[in-house]
Amino acid sequence: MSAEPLEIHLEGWDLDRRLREDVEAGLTARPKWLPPRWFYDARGSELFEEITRLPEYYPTRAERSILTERAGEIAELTGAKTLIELGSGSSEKTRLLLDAFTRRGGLGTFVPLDVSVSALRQSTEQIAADYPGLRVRGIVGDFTHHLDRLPAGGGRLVVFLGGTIGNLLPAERVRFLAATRAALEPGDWLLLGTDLVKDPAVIVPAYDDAAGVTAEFNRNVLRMINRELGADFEPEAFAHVALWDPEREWIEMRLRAERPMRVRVLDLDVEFGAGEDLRTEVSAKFRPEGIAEELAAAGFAGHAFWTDADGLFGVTLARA
Ligand code: AVJ
Repeated sequence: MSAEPLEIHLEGWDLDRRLREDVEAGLTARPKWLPPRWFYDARGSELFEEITRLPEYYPTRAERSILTERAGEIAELTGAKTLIELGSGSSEKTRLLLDAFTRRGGLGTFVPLDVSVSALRQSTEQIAADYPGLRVRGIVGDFTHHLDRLPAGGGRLVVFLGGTIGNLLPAERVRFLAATRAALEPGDWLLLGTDLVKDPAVIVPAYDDAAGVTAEFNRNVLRMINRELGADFEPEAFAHVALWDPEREWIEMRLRAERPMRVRVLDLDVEFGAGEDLRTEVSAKFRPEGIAEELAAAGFAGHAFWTDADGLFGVTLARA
């Protein structure tokens, strides 16, 4: 079966307006910031896939080992009819779940939702080709805004993998989990991947790799703004910075102006002082007890918590 046409909830104009709003708000703020969703144009999605294969970037491998071990159990426990994936990207690890559901039977529909049209086109076509009989309904959208567009009906399992929930600030996370719970019916399930707090000597290199792929991924957001908004950032004049915040237990990616600069973007003249940072991403790390508390506060009942053999990453199965 081929994939159904993508349902687009972030259309050209809408996307462009949101980009302008985010760029204007972030570049006039102090400190300056940009939300991480804008990393994922076609090039950024490719660079992220490259990151997942880096020796320093442990989350993907750790989460994959958990899913390899637990996919059968997840399929049995949930018996889901519909699998919804938020921030699906390439859906590469999700195939472990699709394989388990295929062996078990009963899964009818796969609904990946992502901001990246290019990533979604590829993944929906490939999954539809590889899982005959599975209905594949890709949704172009943003998991912080389009949870109300998810298909209705019980028997749903929502998966949010990779630790992407860590991109949300604590208050945004509370809103996101409440909205996810509100979109579900009692008995539906949530499978949540979270990177765990550990020695910063392990975390920092994962966000500042020796080959410089993460640095390119970070600078790519400036290239995207140059292209989409006709701005004149000089990406090479910004250094890639990955900083561990021990109080908030998150890693921040920043772009540091190496000399004073003035950038023309939209109708703004944005001044950077030498050494001034633009924050491009927060990636929070979690403790098992914190995850359980946040899920309970949102109205989920914890069912299982699994880690990989090295205790790097956690996957939680919870019930609405
Ligand atoms: C896709 C959000 C899970 O935070 O680890 C990878 C993105 N940023 N390297 C992460 C990312 C820098 C990634 N997530």
